[in-house]
Amino acid sequence: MSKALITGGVGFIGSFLAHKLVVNEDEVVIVDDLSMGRLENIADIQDEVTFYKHTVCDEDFMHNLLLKEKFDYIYYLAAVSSVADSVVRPWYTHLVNQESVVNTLEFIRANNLPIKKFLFTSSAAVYGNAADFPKTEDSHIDPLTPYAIDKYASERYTIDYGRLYNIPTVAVRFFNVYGPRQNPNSEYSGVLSIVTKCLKENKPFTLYGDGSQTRDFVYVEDVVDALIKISTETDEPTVYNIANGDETPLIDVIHTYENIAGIKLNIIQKEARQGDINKSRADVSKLKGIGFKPQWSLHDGLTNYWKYYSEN
Ligand code: UD2
Repeated sequence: MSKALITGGVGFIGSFLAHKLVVNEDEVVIVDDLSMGRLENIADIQDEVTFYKHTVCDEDFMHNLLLKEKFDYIYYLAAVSSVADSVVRPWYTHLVNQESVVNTLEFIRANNLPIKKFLFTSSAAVYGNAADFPKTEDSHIDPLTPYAIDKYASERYTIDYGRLYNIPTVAVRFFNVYGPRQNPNSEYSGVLSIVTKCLKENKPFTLYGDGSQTRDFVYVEDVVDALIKISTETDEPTVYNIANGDETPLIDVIHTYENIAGIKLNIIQKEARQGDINKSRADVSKLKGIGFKPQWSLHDGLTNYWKYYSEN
């Protein structure tokens, strides 16, 4: 049995990870300020995890917790998770998405804390509009926003703390993660969470652009399996793309989802968002190289997502 800290553990991806670790009989501690996460995401496991409503920016709190708990695994998912939000709040984003991460790494180093792995969650946003396609972990980096800059810097710090100080670290770059419990209530929410809400509540959906923009959508259960595999089975400070390795035009995803739900979406088309990326697809050879293969096709993931909402 291991002891794990999940920052951002009541958020969308964090809460799935918490559930999986509880099933694996790990001891789970969550720190989350509830800015995007929701307690109801862990309602069914609340007696099995320890939850602190706290920001990761409070260094005294974090230091005390790290000293007291002596975690085996630290999954760093707490973040201002939206690119567009970071453009509106660059300084605050920086404090959460970079300074808190470096502060935690530095505390681990300075106190020689005996962790088994520190895993930082970066983003495909670091690739920006660089031309290489599909994106391998060695593709050009073109961070275009405070979000991307901070994610890239934190990812590099994570890897460098591994290389320079022998702390077991690893980083991942998420592509477009989707699935139940993704919070649809912000204009910056993931597109499929917004589509789900519009389908369910019969509300109009705003499509930015003509829908030909492609994304590499990856189901949250696959993401969590990849996180656990990467944290437990790698021993090199390096970075992994987490994606399906497929590219699908947004409008095709919407049509597939309409068929699954048996509902026609009321689509209102607007101009493409500023800075929106036209094409996104990951090369996932490196992830497959450690024996991981995504299990969820887009069709199966969307079917499960819709089933979850029909039942809840
Ligand atoms: C995703 C991640 C972001 C970052 C980035 C890396 C999410 C929520 N965001 O940004 O954190 O990692 O990938 O490249 O996963 N759209 C609509 N209508 C809406 C909302 C979105 O048409 O109501 C479009 C949007 O303009 C874009 C696509 O859907 O073309 C996907 O948007 P998104 O916000 O889900 O994700 P993305 O790829 O911008």
